[in-house]
Amino acid sequence: MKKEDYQFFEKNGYLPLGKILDKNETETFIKVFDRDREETGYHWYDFGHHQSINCDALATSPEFDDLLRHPKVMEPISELMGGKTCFSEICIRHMKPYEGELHRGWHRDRAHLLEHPLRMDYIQLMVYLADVDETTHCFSISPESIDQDVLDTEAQLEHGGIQDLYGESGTAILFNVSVLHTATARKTNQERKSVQVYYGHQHQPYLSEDSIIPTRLWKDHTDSDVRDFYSVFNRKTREYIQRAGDDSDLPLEEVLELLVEIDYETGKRQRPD
Ligand SMILES: O=C(O)CCC(=O)C(=O)O
Ligand SMILES: [Fe+2]
Repeated sequence: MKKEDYQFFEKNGYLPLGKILDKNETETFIKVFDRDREETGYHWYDFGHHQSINCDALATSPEFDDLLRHPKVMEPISELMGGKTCFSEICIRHMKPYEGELHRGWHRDRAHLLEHPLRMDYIQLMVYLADVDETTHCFSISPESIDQDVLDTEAQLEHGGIQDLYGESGTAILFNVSVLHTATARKTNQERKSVQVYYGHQHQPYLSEDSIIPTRLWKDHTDSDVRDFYSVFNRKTREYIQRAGDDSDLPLEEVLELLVEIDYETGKRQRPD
């Protein structure tokens, strides 16, 4: 990674990677995304102001492993995080056309890890699988330097302003999830498709209960570095292993049924009454 890119991240808490996917890769992942919604749409659920999401995308669409460990992504992530990194969460997200007023819900996903050189506990990869510009929904961030105090929402927006991030399909952004950010929903007839992946430090606690780590990645993968990358389990993955045992012959529908049941128990989903 270029020195200027690292310095940009120090100053701003994020880094646009540009278009990381070539034409073929972009088309492939759009197809995978669309197939996921078509075939396992029943596993998606509504989230936030105007999104629907599937956080078990490694189970429903194994191809996303290739996207989240894409060399153009892993190289800068390793440098920015330092040390050994791990998979934490994947959510593939869909935003429909929208008639309402512009909407933002500023937040920080987690607290800063102050002993880290970039104050970063978890990093997120955002990959757009639709063209995103000032007329569509987008991801927005309020740039924050590692030298400045951590401010409350109002003070941070006043100090750092708002950066709306645009790019054609296949564009990626990395950001420290502790930096103030939001989805921006705009009045638009365009949909937004995105793949959002969190990575953590192997020695830190797991991030969330959102995503399953499939057996073929943490256990059966032939590369021990990949098995290590997928070795930080959340409760969801532990419960799944306990309940499913050897799942090599388990049909996907049964895997998903089990995951939904665990989501009810961890409070990730509301059990229908
Ligand atoms: O969907 C977006 O643009 C932002 C979502 C978000 O806040 C997040 O993934 O942490
Ligand atoms: Fe967030």
